[in-house]
Amino acid sequence: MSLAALIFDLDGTLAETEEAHRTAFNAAFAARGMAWHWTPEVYRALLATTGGKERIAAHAACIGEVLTPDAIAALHADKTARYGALIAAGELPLRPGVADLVAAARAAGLRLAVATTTSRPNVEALTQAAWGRPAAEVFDVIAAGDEVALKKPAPDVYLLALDRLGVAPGKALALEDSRNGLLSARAAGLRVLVTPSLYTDHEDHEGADWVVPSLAAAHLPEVLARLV
Ligand code: XBP
Ligand code: MG
Repeated sequence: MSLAALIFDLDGTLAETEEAHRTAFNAAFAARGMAWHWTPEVYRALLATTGGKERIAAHAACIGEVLTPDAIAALHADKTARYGALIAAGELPLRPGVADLVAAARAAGLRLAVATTTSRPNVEALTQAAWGRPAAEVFDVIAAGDEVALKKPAPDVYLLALDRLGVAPGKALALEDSRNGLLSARAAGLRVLVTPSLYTDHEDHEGADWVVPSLAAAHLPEVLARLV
């Protein structure tokens, strides 16, 4: 196989973003006087539902509360603004090896994409904070959850990334941290390397082509040598 592209998940793969998401959700709940507060344990279970709006709806259904779609959208927009401010504050580093891998892949002529459940503003927030550049200058293609009908584990966001890259699934590698992401990428026909994250280290990674503890260089030569 000659490898033409790397497609990165964002949350949990490029950076350990979920604590910032959780903090932003809780701040948005508190600002509205809601009695909701998602602890790490509760949030770990809630992550089975991908997408912030979907997660809010799932939690409301679970506790028997009714929120209109407009109320969910407003709550989530507030959460996204709060999340962006947290990321802009610059306290969230990329995971080990990410910056080096992106630079090495670029130097090797590979195309680079993001396929994420989160929305485009959150991709911009991360690339500005971590690389000091807009997302379009770091990645050739961004495919975001707010652009597809079905979020992970459906293949939609990976299929959108492949379409925008103009690359066949057999010539790209997905980098993921979660079961839902792994299922999404595999359903799109991609090979998948999983780097479990703080919130996904308990998950089943069966079906991954590789599972490595991080993207730090020591773990990658064997993988990439078989692909490039
Ligand atoms: C991550 C997610 C996202 C974030 C919140 O999934 O499920 O929903 O938790 O993002 P993955 P939004 O890493 O598999 O893409 O609130 O912006 O939806
Ligand atoms: Mg993820």
